[in-house]
Amino acid sequence: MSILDSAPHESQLHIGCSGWHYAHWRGRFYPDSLSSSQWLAHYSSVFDSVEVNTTFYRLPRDSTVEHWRTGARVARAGGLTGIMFDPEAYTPPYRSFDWTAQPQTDRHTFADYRAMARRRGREMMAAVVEEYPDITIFSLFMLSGLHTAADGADPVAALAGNRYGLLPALIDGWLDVAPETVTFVDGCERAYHFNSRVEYLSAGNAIRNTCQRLISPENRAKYRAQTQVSFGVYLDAYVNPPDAGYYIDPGDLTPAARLAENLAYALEVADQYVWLYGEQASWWPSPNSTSDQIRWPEKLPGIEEALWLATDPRGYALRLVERQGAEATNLLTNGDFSGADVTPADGTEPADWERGVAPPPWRFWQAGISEGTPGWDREVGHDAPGSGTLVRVRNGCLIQRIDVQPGERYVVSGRRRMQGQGAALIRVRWQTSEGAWHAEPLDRALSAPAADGDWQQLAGIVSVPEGAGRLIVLLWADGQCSEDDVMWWDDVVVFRAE
Ligand SMILES: [Ca+2]
Repeated sequence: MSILDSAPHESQLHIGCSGWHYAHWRGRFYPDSLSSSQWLAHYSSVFDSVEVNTTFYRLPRDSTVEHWRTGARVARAGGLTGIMFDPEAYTPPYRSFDWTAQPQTDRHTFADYRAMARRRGREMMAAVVEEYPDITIFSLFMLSGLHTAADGADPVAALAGNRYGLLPALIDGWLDVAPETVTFVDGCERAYHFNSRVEYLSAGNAIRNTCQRLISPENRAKYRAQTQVSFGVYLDAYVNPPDAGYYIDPGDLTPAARLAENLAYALEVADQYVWLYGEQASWWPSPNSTSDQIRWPEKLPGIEEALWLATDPRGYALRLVERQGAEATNLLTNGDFSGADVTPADGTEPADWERGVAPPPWRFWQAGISEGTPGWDREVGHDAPGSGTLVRVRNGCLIQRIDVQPGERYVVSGRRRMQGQGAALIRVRWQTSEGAWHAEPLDRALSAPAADGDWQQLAGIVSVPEGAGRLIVLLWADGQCSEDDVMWWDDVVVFRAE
């Protein structure tokens, strides 16, 4: 787990176990000297999340309210962000939230049950916020599983026969009493099946917009303000056979590369959290010797790289540049702006393109309002003298393109130095093989924190979308207003990520 142990993930991955009070952990995880009352404190010094099992096998009774109170108290005492709640029913008839499966449907209408569920929701949340007023309630799903009901003409009526039809009323009750300091997370467990950007986008839109029709009008503004979008990713679906219930088709990619793609989409659309679940392998050695000892990196080769790539693409790209950059073939020409082996089209010497001409084969474009100048600086360079320059460019760029195939992945990296005003970034755009702009929502912008006078590295990984035949690299300048605003570019590389 060298990658997960390293710094970039510490703030991004929350790691925990399905409980902390296990006798067989004594002597292994808990020092023998520690009393069991000190275990939670020890646990929370190592992990930052934990599963607390509170029974929810029927509509909550008083004991369930007290379980929630205990969960909130434990979360706060342990320094945890909050509670993870799984609304799924795990005991027969698996219908806790289904009105038609309730015992008193002959005496109480759906509306009656909804009113009761809302009251129970209020009681649960009141107990929770008494213990932990700024808690995060992370539900593996909230309204995300009910998007089809929310789409209809009469959303509430559609809930009457739904397996989770009473859940929105419970959530309504939460919203009735939760102060604005409470954060709700809809974990969108049905994302286990998602395998395209559009599925994540459309589910995110359903949670943020459509699904609010399932709760009372007076709670909708609060729901929008306090509910985050999150997605579940089921690792087993990436190793299962194609006829399994949960199966993600990797297409032209390896399963790990497909996972990296889907994680990137999930992180793009989610507000803060994306959660991983897997049953067929483990991340750490288990103290239970009878359990399967296979680790995820063996079960799904490349999974660590996939997590790294999705959660910190710049860091991952920088590492690849460092590791492969020296041997890899730069697919750009004159990326180091040395000029030595590049002769301009008209046969003149490189000195002629010091100002007013982009160093070949780089080309220059700027917007109509922009009156900037591209050029070549023979003295200044990052690794070796020679760099491309942009001066007084309000909005423009140096451009070069390479031929690519859909599904390929490329590392893109470049160095830039700044003087005066302006903002710099590398944009990566797509064209068809015929040269038409393509898949603009998948344009990428690679940036780095601004720093005057120092060389900085911009880097990222891009995947060629369906239908694209050209990758266009644009070394972009914005907001340069005077002759003193100068940007230097050097050591720009594009190579295949293997
Ligand atoms: Ca150079």
